[in-house]
Amino acid sequence: MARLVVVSNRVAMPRERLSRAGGLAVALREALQAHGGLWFGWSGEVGEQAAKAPHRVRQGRVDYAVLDLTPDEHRQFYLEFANATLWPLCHYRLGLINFNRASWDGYLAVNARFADALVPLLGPDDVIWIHDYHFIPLAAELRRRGVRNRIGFFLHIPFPAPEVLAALPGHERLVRDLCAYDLIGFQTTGDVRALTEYILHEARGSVAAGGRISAYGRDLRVGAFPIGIDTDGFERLATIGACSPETMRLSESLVGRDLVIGVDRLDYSKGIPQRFEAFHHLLGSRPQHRGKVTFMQIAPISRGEVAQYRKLRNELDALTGRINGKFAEFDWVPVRYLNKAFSRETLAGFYRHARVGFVTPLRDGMNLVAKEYVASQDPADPGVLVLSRFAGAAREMQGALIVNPYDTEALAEALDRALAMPLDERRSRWEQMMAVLRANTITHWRESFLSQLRA
Ligand code: GDG
Repeated sequence: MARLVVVSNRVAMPRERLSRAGGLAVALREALQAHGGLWFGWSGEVGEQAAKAPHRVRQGRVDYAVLDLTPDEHRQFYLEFANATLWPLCHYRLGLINFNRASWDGYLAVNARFADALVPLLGPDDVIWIHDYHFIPLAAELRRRGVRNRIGFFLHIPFPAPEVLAALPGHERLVRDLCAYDLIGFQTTGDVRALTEYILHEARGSVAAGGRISAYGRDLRVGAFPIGIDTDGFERLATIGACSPETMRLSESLVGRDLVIGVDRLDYSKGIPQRFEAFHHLLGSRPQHRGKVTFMQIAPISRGEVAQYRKLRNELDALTGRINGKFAEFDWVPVRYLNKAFSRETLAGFYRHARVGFVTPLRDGMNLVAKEYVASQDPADPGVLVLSRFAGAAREMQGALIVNPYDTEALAEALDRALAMPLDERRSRWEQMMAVLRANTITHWRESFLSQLRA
């Protein structure tokens, strides 16, 4: 079978522990090992002397090739265009978009430079799989350099509706470049619809059955490939994690109180302030929960150099203080807010211990935390998932209590209902979601994308 080339912004190098990197990195590495492959991307390093040729390492049948970014590239490509323009745009936050021509040029230039570095590493039969919003124009840059291989793209975040996308100066170029791929994978059918509407109404292209697109002189396909998790692996991890010293200590510290858990990178797309407000409202409007429930939010700092993320941190610091100041007792603190990361095993143990998984993004491509929470539950006594309708995961996790994260009262009501839900109902909802997670694992996701790309 043809060699696989994976391109992603961050590369999980062989020395990196995959227990930190997570399920996606494991799944991609497995695919590379199976038939031999190359993983190409940014090294994560920034340096004045960023070399033109990538640093290369080989382990087993897998080559790793990574490039550093210069400080200007890091700012324009990564901090500004990818994370302060495309990220808010794709999460429908037009008010947070910070567009400037220099960062757009920087984004295109990094894609061109990465294409220059990748071309000499490619063989004629390689199948190339490019990931995420950092590298939308990469296939077009490769095509400009004569690459005729099959190239697929998977977008991990939402693809915005045409009216939203049109707010981006340069949207025409971005979509034209997107059409240089042979297969585009999105998380949901809603994302697929957003692109096909753009193709029909903005690009004057055509769309046929099976996601066949003709536009800008190219024929390609688009489809929904909802990403999954390593369901069995997470179940096992949770069984082990449940007996870990950390989970034991967590359990002791709760002295029999119910736990509501939230776990997110500290990001404004995740609806964390809305979640805090809802918990505040629950305690205010339903006093029977005071002293009986603890809400623990794990939120490791992410993209701390981007201004909007610093603002969010300040907001959450203030909210935590306000809720705890108002409701805490000498022997109970309602909100535990932790800006630190835990091992996946500890996390799985914590999920299993929590009566409610509280996942309320304002927009999310998929949201793996929702799926991990479900896979971690004790089949005999599962907890309840409260899930935003705006997470891609809501389309599959129909056994969750589906909520509108902007509706504080509805969130509090869902928490109230989840905390009181009888065992029979919890079990039947959980079984329904587990059946989905067992059918659509991360391996299934990867193989269905790759088999369509190769077809
Ligand atoms: C993007 C899209 C899409 C979190 N805290 C810790 C920790 N995590 C892990 C979780 C989960 C992952 O990080 C977060 O994944 P999400 O899917 O929730 O969100 P994004 O990071 O925004 O991911 C998203 C995803 O790509 C995949 O396509 O679902 O929509 O935005 O796995 O467990 N892991 C550890 N310690 C922590 O404290 N070890």
